[in-house]
This record gives sequence, C-alpha cells and structure tokens, in this order.
Amino acid sequence: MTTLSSPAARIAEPAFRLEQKRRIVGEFPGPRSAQLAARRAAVVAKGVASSVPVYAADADGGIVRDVDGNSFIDLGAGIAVTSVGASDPAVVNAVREQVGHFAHTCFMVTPYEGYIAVAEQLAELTPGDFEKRTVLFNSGAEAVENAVKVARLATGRNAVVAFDHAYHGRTNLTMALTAKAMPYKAGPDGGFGPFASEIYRVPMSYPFREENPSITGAEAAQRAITMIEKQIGSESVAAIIIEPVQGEGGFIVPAEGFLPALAEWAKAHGVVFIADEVQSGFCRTGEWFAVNHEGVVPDIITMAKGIAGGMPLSAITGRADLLDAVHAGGLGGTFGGNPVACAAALAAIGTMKELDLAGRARHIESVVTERFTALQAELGERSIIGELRGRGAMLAMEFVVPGTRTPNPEATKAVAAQCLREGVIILTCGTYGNVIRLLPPLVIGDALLTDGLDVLEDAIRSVGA
Ligand code: PLZ
Repeated sequence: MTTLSSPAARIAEPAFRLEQKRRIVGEFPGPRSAQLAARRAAVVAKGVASSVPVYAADADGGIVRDVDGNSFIDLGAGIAVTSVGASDPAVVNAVREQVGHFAHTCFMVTPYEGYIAVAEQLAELTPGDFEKRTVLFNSGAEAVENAVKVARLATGRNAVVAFDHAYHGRTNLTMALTAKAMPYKAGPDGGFGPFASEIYRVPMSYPFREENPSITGAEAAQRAITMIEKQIGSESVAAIIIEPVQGEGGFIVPAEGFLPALAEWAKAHGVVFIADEVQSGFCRTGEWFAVNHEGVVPDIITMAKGIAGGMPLSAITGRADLLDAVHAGGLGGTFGGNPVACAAALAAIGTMKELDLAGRARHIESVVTERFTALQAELGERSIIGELRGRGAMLAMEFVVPGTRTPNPEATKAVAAQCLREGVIILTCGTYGNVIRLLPPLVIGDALLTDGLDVLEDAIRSVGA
C-alpha cells in the first residue's frame, strides 16, 4: 500500500502543468480538428492512419489536450513511449539546454559525452554481469535491424528465428520478422514484399489459446526448439528474437519457464538470444526490463519507445564480444544517438529512478487487476473478457464471444470507441484485433487512472450487455 513518502503518493499531488482532469467541452472532433483533418487529407498519405480523430495541442502527465480544448485521459502513452509523461520537466529542461548548444554533430564525425553517458546507463540497467557494448539509433525497427546484423556477423550464420504473433517493426527486415499480415505486410498483389530471407517462424507460448491448456512453458519452448532443430538446424541459426511480453500481437505473456528454456537452449547452441524490449522496457512491466521477471539474461537487448521521454532514440546493448566482433565503421547512421535525444534519455532515466516508476507500474497493475478481476467474477459466463493479463502497466483484456474463446474484435472496437467518446484514449492490439491494452504514462495519478478505468468498465458493461 501507498505510504505518504512513497513515489506513488508524490505523484498523487504532482505539479503538472495541465489540470489532470477529463473534460469534453463539445462535440468532437471539434472545428479545429476537423480543419486539420481536411488539410491532412490533401497532403498526408492515407497509409498513415491515426486511432484518434482529434489533433493534439498539449500533453502532460495523464492528459492529452486537443486543439479544441478537450482533455482526454491518455491510457496509451503514444504506444508505450511517454512513461515519464509527454512533457516531463526534467526532459524538457535537458532538451532545451542541449539544443541551445548543439542539436547535432553526428557521433560518427564529432562525438560527444551524452552518447557515452547513455551507454553507461544502459550497461548498468540491463541484466547481465558481463562487459557490455551499446550502439544508439533512432527507431525500434532500426535497433532490431542492427541486433540482427550484429548476430549474423558475429556468428557467421544466417537464419533468424521469430515467433507467432511477433511484432518487430515495419522496415524490410523487421516486416519479415513481424507475424501479422494485415496491415503490416499484406496488400493487393503481394503487399509490401518481397520480404527478407532466412527468417523462420515458430510457435509462441500463448496460454489463453493453447490447444492443450496445461502445456508448461518448458514444453512450449521444446515445441519451438524441436521445430528449429528439425527445420533449420541449430548450427544455421544466428539468433532467436523474442518480445518477452509480446506487444502488438496482444500483450501475450508466455507461460513461466518458456523464456528461460529458450535462452538456455540458445546458449548451448551458440545462438544469439535477442530480447526485443522496445515496448516492454524501461519500467513498463514493473521492472527495468521484462526479462527480469524470470531472471533471463539476453545476449542483446533492443530498446526504444520509453527510453527518452518521447524523443526518438533507440539502442542495442549486449555482450561485448558480440558487438565488438563488428569492424570499425560497420555500424552507425547519421542521426543515431542524436545529442538532444541522449540528453532526453538521461533525464527520463533520472525521472524513472527518482520516482521509482517501476514501482509505480506495479501499483498500476494492482489497481487494474483488482478491479477487472472483480468485474470478471461478477459477469462470469456472460463476460466478453476472455482473459485479463499482462505485467506492470502493460496490461490487456482479450475479448471473446461470451462463454467461448472465439475472438470478438467487434466488441473490442466498440469498447475502445465508447471510451473515446467519453474522453479516454485506449489502444487495441492483437493478432485477432480483440485486445484492449492499457499503457498509461507511469506518472498518471490515481484519481485520473480511476476515472479512466470507470469509463472503461462502463464501456465493457454496456458493450457486453
Ligand atoms: N519492436 C516490440 O512494439 C513498435 C508499432 C506501431 P518503431 N510498436 C509500435 C505501429 O503500428 O507502427 C515496436 C515494438 C517492438 C519493435 C517495434 C518497432 O519500433 O520505433 O515503431 O520502429
């Protein structure tokens, strides 16, 4: 429970710039948002879609305010990015200070301290008691691309193993790693292909959808390993890449023992174990990294999203012998480890430590779990909630046709739409489009969170009725 001096208590009365209150002032999208939508339609490609029809003017703590003055409760954090809030004062100051000196020199031309300081932080925060090396990039997909490049070069092998329901990005290699065809890969006449070669997909541990519900994590790992050994051959495999809690695929938490068994097999066969913590990292799951829950130590970790308080920065951190196998000049990019993004990352990491945002994520987990477990028990067989799952503040509900495991994407969309109408931004995900995911900024206050959850509970009751 929260004590007065605990970080949770401090956050309950924080000095946010924006009032932490949901407020819909009129019909929305309002006139200003409608104007922007019309301008957008004339110039922005329609391939880029937005889940919310209003345009942002300001954001702080757990609130996003639109250009017409409506204040929404943000339960998405810009897809797990603004864990410290969208305008954390420490991040704002660090960015201002850095950009006033230099916005860019290129680390490959004239290097600077911020990059090194971020690498030092990542060496300290990531699991593993060994020499580590870091490279910084701009996006999650770019980090994944580079983790695979390093693994292939260091092992001299080609094959990369990914999992059912995986999401790793939208670039050519990462599209190949991503499991879901629509909207990421498919389209008329072959979609976005041809895709990168030497990518192999094996079954995930997905407890709610296992044919044999009593299959253990170790057995599910063995199912994947047997497939790898029979169909690829372990000596051909450069890397296994896995999200320790799958994100876009549906916030799937593998059965206990699954990740450790895979990591152990990888180690025994000289296969690089890459944990894609782009979504699950940086306190989101109640630990610095989701692998920590089972004491798994990856060879390489990919990071992005929450790392820099909203600024674009990504990283790979891993075993020095793997990363240093790459020749000088073999890794890089113009903007990778941009000094403003590095300054933001150092500030955001500072805020995470100062406010114990991992502890705050665990607190959010307990609030949400208690409440929706009770709702589930009350609704029983009539409930559209098939499963409530997740870790920390990376929580989800998978919606089904009541009494079955049949995915219910219609109910999912209806719940999200009703929440939005009431002023709560909620994101969906999942291979079957039937998962509501909760990814609030970790600094969200209890009152605002509770108000957002009230709206969500009402929506579930009315859609499920
Ligand atoms: N790996 C585990 O979750 C990004 C994608 C949203 P980028 N997830 C949100 C969308 O529809 O594009 C993600 C992730 C994991 C990699 C990525 C890719 O990160 O920063 O979007 O490239």
